[in-house]
Order: sequence, then structure tokens, then C-alpha cells
Amino acid sequence: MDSHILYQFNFKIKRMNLINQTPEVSKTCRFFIRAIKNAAFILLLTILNPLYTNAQDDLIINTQGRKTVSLNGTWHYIIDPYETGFYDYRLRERRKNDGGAYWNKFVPKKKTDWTEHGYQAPYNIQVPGDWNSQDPQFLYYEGTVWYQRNFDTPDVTSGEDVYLYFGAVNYEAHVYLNGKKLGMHKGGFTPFNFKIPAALLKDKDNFLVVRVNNERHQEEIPTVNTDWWNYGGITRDVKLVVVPQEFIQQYHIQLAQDQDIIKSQQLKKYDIKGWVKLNEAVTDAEVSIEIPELKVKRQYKVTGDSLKFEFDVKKISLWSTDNPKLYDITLKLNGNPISDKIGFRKIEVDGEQIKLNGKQIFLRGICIHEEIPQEVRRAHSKKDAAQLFGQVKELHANMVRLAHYPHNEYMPRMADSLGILVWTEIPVYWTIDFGNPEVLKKAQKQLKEMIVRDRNRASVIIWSVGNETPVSETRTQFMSTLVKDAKKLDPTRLVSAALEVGYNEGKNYVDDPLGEYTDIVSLNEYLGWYGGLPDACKTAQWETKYNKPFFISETGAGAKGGFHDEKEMRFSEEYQKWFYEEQIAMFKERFPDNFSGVSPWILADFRSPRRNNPDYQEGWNRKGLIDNKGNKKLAFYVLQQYYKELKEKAGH
Ligand code: GCB
Repeated sequence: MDSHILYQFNFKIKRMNLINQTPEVSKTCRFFIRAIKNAAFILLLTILNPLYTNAQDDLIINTQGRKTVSLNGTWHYIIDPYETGFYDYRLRERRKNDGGAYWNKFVPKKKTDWTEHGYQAPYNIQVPGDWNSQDPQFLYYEGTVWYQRNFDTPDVTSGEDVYLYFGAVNYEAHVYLNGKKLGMHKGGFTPFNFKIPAALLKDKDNFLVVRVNNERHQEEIPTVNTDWWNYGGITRDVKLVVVPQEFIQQYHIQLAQDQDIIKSQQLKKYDIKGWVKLNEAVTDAEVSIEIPELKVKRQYKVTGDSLKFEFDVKKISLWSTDNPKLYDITLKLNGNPISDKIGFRKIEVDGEQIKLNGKQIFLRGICIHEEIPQEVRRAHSKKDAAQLFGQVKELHANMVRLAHYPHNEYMPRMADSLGILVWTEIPVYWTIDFGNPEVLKKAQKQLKEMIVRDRNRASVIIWSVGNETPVSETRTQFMSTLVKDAKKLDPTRLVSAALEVGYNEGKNYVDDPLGEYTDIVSLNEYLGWYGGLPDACKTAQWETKYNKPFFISETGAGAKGGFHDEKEMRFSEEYQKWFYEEQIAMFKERFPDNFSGVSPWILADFRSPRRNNPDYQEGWNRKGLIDNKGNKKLAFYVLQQYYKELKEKAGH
């Protein structure tokens, strides 16, 4: 940040204010000076240093399919609760070359030179990884931590550029390379990247620093209040991405949504539609698309920075839960390839039913937090995804709700290969500042980043724009804007949000006005845990205002693994089992015809600062079907049995 320029500018204005004037003149002058000062300040921020104002919009997708160099591994850190590395003793932002700025490398030249910071062992931290789980001193820490590592520049030809890519940093990241700021990003669960100017890269020992802050704020997404652990740090993969100077940055390829898929099957003519977005405008370039197994080889001329395409194929093995077929696809710009594995399927709502490839499907779901409870840490790897999906499969589930924020990319990718449907959402959770237009922009940005990253994953069928947001006109305006955005960004999927129960004449009545906008009406209900006992399910009546598919996006009860007692005893495994039995009986016997699926809360116990019962919780939300040691609770088997029956009935 060019803070010294701003500082000098402010200083000059202040001096002008000191000139002697009559009161009126000085008032008018002051007004103009203030106006000029404000305008100049904004101009300086936006023109002199546009990177500072916000993150880039140009996310590189599918980094797995590109030439990359991993920057995972051991980094160094400094815990900086007073942000000393960023502000000087007058709390002014440090200047670019300030030796006390933690983004600068301090090399003592003579004996008398001194410093008050440095990056070295034993202050080591693993990336990716939350900081909370890596050292007891970090467990409850919310604040700033500086991360640092060196890297050598990979082999780059003269026609290539290098980008620095982060899978996610929670929550705010400021990135510096060799003393220069590359940019910043806010939002703890979505990726971002910055182009590294070639002149900034040295062959050896590039000095990379990231200032990470995970403090919670009322005007951020999520806000201060959540029922999950605020794990801080560089929580996902970091890599250098080496790309040709002109390259395919994003693309989308899928069955055209407007075709009747049953007819396409009968006529053996499937319509495939898509687009390609380049990093910059080109003239007379060539884009090609190859799907060898489908004998597709198409070439297009492109001028500008994007291209739309559409073609037919005769035969296609549709992706589904029992046939997770992925095709190898290669896109090329002027011969430079990017490859992916993509499944073709159609997801739609037809009246009150959800249909996958034209056939009704019931979603046997389960909610998951991005956490490995046995190690009390965020999940971040392929191995972690395999653990979580292994348990999902054992449950006979065919769907996961990835709560309450976009999970790492290994999750939807693995879901693609296993045939598990995915609901993914942004952390618009509970008490967001709905009246604040800046907050809406932040939510829109996170929604866009989520969709941009995952829109080629066949498994992802639902974009969710939020969870349990309190009904009001302002909130409905806010939330419906997000629904519309999601539909505009991606018309090939369903959009939803987890709503809360309303009541009408003794009935549980789903009439949240947001239901007008969503494709499916999803509801969190805890009948028998937060209200009444589980046998209240025996008489509960349910109705929805909307003739749309009705989905239970949460239901659950707490139990401490290994604690056994009578079923009336709260937090016993027996209570939780009873809860599931009554819920399932209610689903079977008394739920409306538009009931289209359920994703109970939750696969495994997870850390939460809100859960402080000293006997049963100790900082854990105990609604997991699996406890924090990995042991299955009794309720696991109840849900497993229900899903097994549904699976056998459906034939898959
Ligand atoms: C909910 C929330 C979820 C909580 C859960 C609970 O409705 O959506 O984030 O963790 O209830 O356990 O109370």
C-alpha cells in the first residue's frame, strides 16, 4: 500500500487548513478542502493502488489441470495481536520500505543494525492448515498472524506468466512479495489469485508474506455469531500457477438446460452448451474442445475475451448417483491445453419434484462441517475428503449439505467421482447486517467466487444463499438478490436457502417469503430437541405454502458418544436414537407429498464456542452421528437403516 503518499497528501492538506481566514471564508474553504480531500483520498485508493481496494475478479479455475508449483509445507509465522508489523507507534500504516514492516525482509548490514521481528524456526506452521490446531497458544486466537516463506521461481518461458493462488485464507489476507503488495482478499472459504509482475520475481529466494486476520466483524460474512469454530490461517492449498500469457481462465460446459432430457435420450441427440472466458481479449485466436470418448473435436475462431459454443452428441452416459461417469475434456487456446473431468447430467425441479436426468430423486442427505474432529482441525486435503465421504457412503446417503460455507475443492471433486449430490452454500448465517449495501456486496462476491470455482462439478446441484436468516423485508430483499444473482451466474442448477419453521393454527407451516424465490423450499427443524420431546413428532402437522419440493436441510439432537442412559436423558445416545426414530416415522407417515429429501444435522461432532455444558459438550456441538473420536453413535444406525430402505426402494 502506498501509505506514505497518502500520508504526505494528508499532511499538506492539514497545513493548508492552518492559513488565517475569516470564519465564513474558512468555513467555505474547509468545506471545499474536505470535499477535495475526500475525493482525492478515494482517487488515490482506487487509481494509484487499485489492488488495495479489493480482490481481483479474475479467478483461475481448475488449477489442478494446470502447470503449478505447490507452496504448501512449512512456513514461518509471527503472532501479531497489536498489528505492529502493519502500524507504527503512532498507529499509522507503515510505509513501503519501513524496516519495521513485517512484509519487509530485514538484512542487518552492520553490527549496530537491529530489528524487532523475523521469520525463522522454531516459529514454524504448516500450510495448508488452521493455526488453532497447530499449537495450544493458538486455540482461541482471533487476530493477526503473519505467514512467511521463500520460494524459487519455477521454470517459466518468456511466453508465460506466474500467478499466486490461494485455495482459502480465513478471513482477510494481505499478500506481499519481495516487499511489494500483490493484493488483498476477504472471505474465508473461497479462492483467489494475483498475477505476479515478472519484474518482481527473482530466480531464488522470493520473500512471500501473508498477513492473515480472522477477527469477526458485524459487517462481514459470516458475522460475529456462528455455531462453528473460527479457525484462522491459510487453511487451503497455496500454489504458483504458470500459464501462457493468453489463457483460458474460466469455462462452463454442460448439457443445455432447456432440453427435455428424456427426449434427448430417445432421439439420441444431446445438446451441449458452454462458454470459455479468456484472461484477456485476443484477435483471431483458436479455441478447441475435445472430448475423445464422445468423439467430439470442435474448433472455433475467437476475437475478444470470450466464446460461446453449442453442439450435439449422439450418445452420452449421463452422470448420476449410480453412474458417476466423468469424461476427459480438453480445451485449448492456440494449442495450449487445460484438461478437466466433467459429468453430464440435468438437475431440475418439475412441479413438486426434484429430477435428476428426468427421473424423480429423493435426497438422502447429511450435513458436514469442514472439520476432522479426531484431530480438532479444519479438513483440507484429498485424504480428509476421503474420510468424510467414506462415512457418508456407509450411511447410504446420496447427498451432502456442505455447511455453512464453501468447502475445499477436493470435496465437490470427490463427490463427482463418487456420485454424491452436493448442496454448497455461502456463510450468510443468522444475524447478517442485511440493511447494509456493502455487506450485500460481500455476500455477492462470495457467492460468485463459489459458483465460479465449482460450476463444472456435476455433483453440485444446489447453490444455497444462506442459513436461518430472520424474516424481514430488508432480509428478503437481500436474500432474493442473492437468489437472482445465483440464477444469473448459473441457470443450470437449483437455488435454495435454509429457512426456519413458521406456525399457523397449530401446524408447522413453511411460509417464509424467501420461499417465493428459491427453487426448493428448505427448512431446518429440531422438533424434539429445541422444542418438546421427540414424541411430539407423533402429532405434528406440516404444511408448506409453496408447491415446490420440500427439503429438510437440518434436523438433529445432541448426544455424547459413549454416554448411555434411558431415552429421556438428554445427551444420551438413547435420546438421540429416539429423536431419529420419531423424526423418521414422521417423515414416513405425516409429511406432505412434496417432501423431497433430508440432510440431518450432522455427520460428526464439531467444535463450537457456543457449546459449554461441562458434562456433555465441553466446546463441542454434539449433534454428530459420529463422535469426535470417530465412534458411531446409536442414531447413526437408525438413519443408516432408513437410507438403506429408501435406497433399495429406489434401486440405487
Ligand atoms: C442450526 C444451525 C446450525 C447449528 C444447529 C444446532 O439450526 O443451522 O449451524 O449448529 O442448528 O446445532 O443448533
